Amino acid sequence: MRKLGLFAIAALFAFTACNSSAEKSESTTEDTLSKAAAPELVEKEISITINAGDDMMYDLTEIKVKEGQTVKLTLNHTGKLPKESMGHNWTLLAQGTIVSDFAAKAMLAKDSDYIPAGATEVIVHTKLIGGGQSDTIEFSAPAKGLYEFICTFPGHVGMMKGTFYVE
Ligand SMILES: [Cu+2]
Repeated sequence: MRKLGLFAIAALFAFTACNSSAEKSESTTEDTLSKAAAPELVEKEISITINAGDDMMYDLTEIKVKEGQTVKLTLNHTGKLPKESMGHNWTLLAQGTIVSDFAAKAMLAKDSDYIPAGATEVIVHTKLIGGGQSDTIEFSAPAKGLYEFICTFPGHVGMMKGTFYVE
């Protein structure tokens, strides 16, 4: 009788243990599922619109994207002034670029719309545009990290700059 009682207790333990491990494995499966599903929630493409007018300001100073995303970025010049006097571009700079040094160099590159030919500091850039114009570029988000973007038109970098986060 005593043996049977122990057996019953042991069986109960076994059942409880089994049951709780089943619950555990279930929740683990759920965790795995939600983790597995997460990458699909990251859109493959992200569209960003940034506006800048005759006030020499971007309407966005922070842009966040995810690593590997295709970034479709549109720059709109919402002003009226021509590109010769109030040109804007959106230029994404490589990490480690000393922005003021690069801007000083870019200022001199008038013939190539203020993007020095073959500049290794530039990851990607839009065209230089004037009032009423737009330009759209498409590129792959670079490696995770923090980048800076600027307008390379002479004198604009002080007002026209922002941070591009790749998460
Ligand atoms: Cu500008």
